[in-house]
Amino acid sequence: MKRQRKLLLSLFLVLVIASTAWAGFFSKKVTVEVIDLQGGSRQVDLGSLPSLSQGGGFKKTTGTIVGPSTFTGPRLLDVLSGVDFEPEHALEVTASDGYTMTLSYEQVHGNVMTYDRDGQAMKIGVPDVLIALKTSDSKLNEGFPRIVFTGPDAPLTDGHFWVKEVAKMQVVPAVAQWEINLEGLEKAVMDRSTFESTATCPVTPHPSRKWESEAKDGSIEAYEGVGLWVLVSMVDGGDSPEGHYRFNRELAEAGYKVQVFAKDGYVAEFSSEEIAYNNDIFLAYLKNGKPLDEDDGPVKLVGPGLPSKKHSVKQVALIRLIELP
Ligand SMILES: Nc1nc2c(c(=O)[nH]1)N[C@H]1C(S)=C(S)[C@@H](COP(=O)(O)O)O[C@H]1N2
Ligand SMILES: [Mo]
Repeated sequence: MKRQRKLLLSLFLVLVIASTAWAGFFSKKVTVEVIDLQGGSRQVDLGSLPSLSQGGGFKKTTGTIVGPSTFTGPRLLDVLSGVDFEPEHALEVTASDGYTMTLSYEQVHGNVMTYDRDGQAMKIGVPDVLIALKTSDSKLNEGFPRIVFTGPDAPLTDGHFWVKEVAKMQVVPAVAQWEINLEGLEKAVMDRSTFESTATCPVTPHPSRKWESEAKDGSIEAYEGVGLWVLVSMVDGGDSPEGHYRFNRELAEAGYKVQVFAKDGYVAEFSSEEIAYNNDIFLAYLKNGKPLDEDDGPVKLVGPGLPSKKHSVKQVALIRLIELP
């Protein structure tokens, strides 16, 4: 009798353990850390929120269009419910590979540019921003949880907003949007989101640059940004179909000059030889981890490779290639 009971009990225990393991295996909990402006942190279980299935696709910097496909997951706004998120805030989304994209309050609400199937800009705004947990498209079946922009008509939006493997979302003070005009063999515009994407992308041939310098008062200023040559590469005719931001080495060897203009018209000049692949002359968008203040920013030319202090252009507004061969 006693033995039978023992046997039953152990059988029961085995069953309980097996079934929880089974359930655990099939419902891997996907959580994201959400941090409020004061630094308070919480883990949000994405599977516990109501979920939506909708279409969306994206356009890469190269122009390649991916999708649209159907994605399933909770609304980003539902993930943020319970934390204070107001128009004077932005949301810094960080992936497990270090990629970072700061979405403005408006962008979190779906106000991003949409494109038609030929990649031409159409209108601003999509119905829903989700943190997708899965897709029906086997080709896109990686990188979840992923920020996706969707709607009933399956809109196309910029790929740099589609952060993969979201690990952390932090409420930060609002970031000002800005643009730098680029003129060379072609014309282009660098905006804040594209710059951040370029600076934090872990797999590109244009590594971001970090540099510490000592301020007049002895304090350390850590600047972060992207080499001047990377922005030059957007208008030097060197882009290849398979990759963006390809620097045109031949053109640089033939020789031209690069002018970096401030908002007020102040200008510094460089030779193509000086800037070619040179990460020691770079455009900084962060100082000590925060956007530059208004006197310097949004972007300032810095680095140990600058020929003089006079070449450190603040409030960069325009980069122009002249005396092209
Ligand atoms: N975690 C992470 N997410 C990311 C990126 C990245 O490098 N890391 N690149 C972004 C950019 S610039 C684009 S165009 C798309 C590319 O998506 P794909 O890798 O699925 O083609 O993902 C975006 N999300
Ligand atoms: Mo991209």
